[in-house]
Amino acid sequence: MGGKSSLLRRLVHDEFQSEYTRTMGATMESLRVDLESDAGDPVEANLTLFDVGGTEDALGVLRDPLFHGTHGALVVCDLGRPETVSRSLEWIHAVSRATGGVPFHFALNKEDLGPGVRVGPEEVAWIRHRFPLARMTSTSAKTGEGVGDAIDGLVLRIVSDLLAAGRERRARGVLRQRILMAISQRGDRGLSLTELTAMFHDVESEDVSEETENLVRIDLLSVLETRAKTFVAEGGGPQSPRFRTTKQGLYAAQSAQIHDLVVDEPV
Ligand SMILES: Nc1nc2c(ncn2[C@@H]2O[C@H](COP(=O)(O)OP(=O)(O)O)[C@@H](O)[C@H]2O)c(=O)[nH]1
Ligand SMILES: [Mg+2]
Repeated sequence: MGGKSSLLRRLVHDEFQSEYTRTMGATMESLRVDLESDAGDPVEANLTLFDVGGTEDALGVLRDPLFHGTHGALVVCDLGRPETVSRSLEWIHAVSRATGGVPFHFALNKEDLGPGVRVGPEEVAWIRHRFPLARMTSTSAKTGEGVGDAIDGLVLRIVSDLLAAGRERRARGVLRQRILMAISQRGDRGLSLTELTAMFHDVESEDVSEETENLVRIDLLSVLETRAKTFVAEGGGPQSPRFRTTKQGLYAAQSAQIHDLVVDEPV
């Protein structure tokens, strides 16, 4: 009743219909959005938009499979009905649980109601308090006001989150390669975690140990037997675990080296 279906109709078909049709279950629409990132880069996004009937049934039965793989959500509140603001919490939690957290954008809809608008500073403060990072746009599916801005705002947040995740994955991949190479070069002696973190002073030591643990888990590294307790490590402190590459780990390190040589070859 807040205008979810109407906003979707406005976005996809640029139409409005004042008679109410209850959304049964969920519907899906495709939409291509072309915009510019904050850095001035062109962004072409092909969206699949899901419109969910806001009944308890839909929330219970359809929620999880529907929200899985969602990259972001437009939370539609009805400016004429303040209770739609607090009720949106349940939907936000459901999406967050299914996705592990995605950007969302509040559309405060029916702004054309003018004097009929009942959502005011109190509700806006409520949203700001709970979701300090969320953006809000006043929209009207009836006049089209703010509708494009709301979806563009959401898409830009989604794109920047996806880009950041990609950068992090690449950085992890590089770190993984560096760790494998460093350890494989030590052969059977292996390398202790302390030595390893000292070599990677440009990386947080927590990231080094986390990635080393991952490599053990996927069988590219193995933990060397620690020596008897009477042995004291070189630094005098408790001995840090030592790692060496497994057969697969050595292969992975060597293929990475060959790959790097090819890439770095001067032309
Ligand atoms: N005045 C006004 N009415 C709207 C607006 N958006 C939707 N409505 C009306 O509100 C009712 C519910 O809209 P609908 O899109 O079906 O809400 P949904 O249940 O969230 O999908 C319909 O009668 C719409 O015509 C708007 O921006 N302004
Ligand atoms: Mg609907």
